[in-house]
Amino acid sequence: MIKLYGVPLSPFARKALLVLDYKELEYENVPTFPGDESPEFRAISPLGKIPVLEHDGFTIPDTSIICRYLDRIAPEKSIYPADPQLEARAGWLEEYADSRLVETCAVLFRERMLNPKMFNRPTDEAAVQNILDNAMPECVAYLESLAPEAGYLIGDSLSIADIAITTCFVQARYGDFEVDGSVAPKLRSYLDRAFAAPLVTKRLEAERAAMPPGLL
Ligand SMILES: N[C@@H](CCC(=O)N[C@@H](CS)C(=O)NCC(=O)O)C(=O)O
Repeated sequence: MIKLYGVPLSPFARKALLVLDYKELEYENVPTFPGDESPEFRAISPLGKIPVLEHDGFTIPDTSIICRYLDRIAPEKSIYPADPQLEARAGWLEEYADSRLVETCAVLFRERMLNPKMFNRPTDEAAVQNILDNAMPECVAYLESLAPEAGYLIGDSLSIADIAITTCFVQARYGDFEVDGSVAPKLRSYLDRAFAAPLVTKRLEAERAAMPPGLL
């Protein structure tokens, strides 16, 4: 039995959920909020972060580790390229997504969605503008330089790089940000393809169903 502790709106939980969906594994998503202080959760998440995976009583935190573990127990449709250099490049893009890109997208998500729509707090417009003027254009330019005309980011099948980058841009979309196709045409069309893929559309439907009505 597989359980994923986390809320599907988290970019990291979504990354693991997309891998579970892609591999067609049966699982239960146990709603758990970031920073959950319960002793039960802290026992399986020493940093208090979501998500955490449980598999037949074995638990492990951190999506990069979780996704590698899932690939080992369900190696069909591997999300890690066999070629060492392609695997390294996919791993790098996962790391880039999990650090610089997610931090950038998270500000838009927090300020334009979470704060006004969930917490009844005003948007910090200066923080949003700073992201739109600085961090986001840098991320977009970097990813435009790597985006393929067709197909996937790395190699010829879906990899952890596609999943990690896409989950960040879902976050950015919730923060009312779309990549401008006149600035970054390859990245925009790559993301349009990624968002239209059944894997992603089904996940976003599940996300909507798990959230209070009207939020998404
Ligand atoms: N490196 C971790 C990062 C997970 C992470 O930062 N999760 C956020 C939610 S999106 C969290 O739980 N934050 C709570 C905290 O930092 O206390 C992973 O890949 O799973």
